[in-house]
Amino acid sequence: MNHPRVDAVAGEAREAIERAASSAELEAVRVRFLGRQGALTQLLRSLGTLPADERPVVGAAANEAKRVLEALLEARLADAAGRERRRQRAQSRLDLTLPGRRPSQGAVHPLTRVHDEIVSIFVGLGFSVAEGPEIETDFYNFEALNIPRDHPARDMQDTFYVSDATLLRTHTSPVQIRALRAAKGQVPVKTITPGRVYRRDVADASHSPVFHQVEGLAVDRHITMADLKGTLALFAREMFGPDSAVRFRPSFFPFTEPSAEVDVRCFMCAGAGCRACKDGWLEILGSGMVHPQVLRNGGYDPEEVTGWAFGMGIERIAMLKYGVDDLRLFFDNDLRFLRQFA
Ligand code: 2NL
Repeated sequence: MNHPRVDAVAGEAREAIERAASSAELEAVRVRFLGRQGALTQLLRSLGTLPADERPVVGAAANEAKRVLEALLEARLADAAGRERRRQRAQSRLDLTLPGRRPSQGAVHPLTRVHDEIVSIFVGLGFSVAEGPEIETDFYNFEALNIPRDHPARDMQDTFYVSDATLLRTHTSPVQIRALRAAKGQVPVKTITPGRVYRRDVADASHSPVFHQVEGLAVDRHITMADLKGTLALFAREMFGPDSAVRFRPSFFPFTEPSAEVDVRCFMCAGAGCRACKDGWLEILGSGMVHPQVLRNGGYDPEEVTGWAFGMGIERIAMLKYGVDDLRLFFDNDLRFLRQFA
């Protein structure tokens, strides 16, 4: 069915569609003729103003024209969109045949590796792992450990104080005291306490205001320094190789009596003496028999039980094991350093 007014608008629309060169232009044509204010839409809307006998003819013609134009627009739009996609793909110079970028391989941080290794050795010996707060009370960090009131470690110069009676723990020993008190006099107690500790030091090759420690503690009815030495000898063999041996040197800590510093035979020169060790031995940790007063502070009777303890710096062990000569390398996170542990 045809009608001159409809044919005029439809012809104009058809021409505009043919001329449109892009999807944007096609959309503009759609709005111009079929949009809410579009010419054909207006025509359909004005049917009511026509004489009654013309309405059905014009109405049918206009609706037919609308369907045809919509179909035409849709087809041309699909063509244009396809053309545009192809042009964009050609211009973007994206080479889909290139191999992908290989994601860089991460590595476990050397301190984490040494930490995990130490923990797993002692867990294998039946120790359980305990953690505790990094902000501690003066009581747990110093008093309970028999560290005298006038000891230099308690000085503001050496310890980060949060308030008069609270501080950043300077070792993980307070966690051991907490573990003892939690065990309520039961034996045996065998715990290790790994964790971050703080001391007021300026960073250099061998000092850092934050570093990491693992402490071990064993309390039982009658354990001896021989058990301590056997345990540490086994630890040294696991950590530094099957030919490792340990040596005890007398020392002093307020929380152990007697106390010993422990060396491992140098694994670089097999004890002959070299630049790394000088006399064939490398110091790895401090240890001793738990002081009777410290046992009492932990809720144990020193007449009934004995105990030994040790403490080691994770950084120190990692430096020895991997031949690192500057502590700061562990904290700088320079990828050239870290990638060597991949
Ligand atoms: C070192 C020395 C040490 C301990 C830590 C300890 C804990 C309790 C009781 C007695 Cl609850 N002792 N810990 C004992 C001896 C030495 O650390 O040079 N660490 C880096």
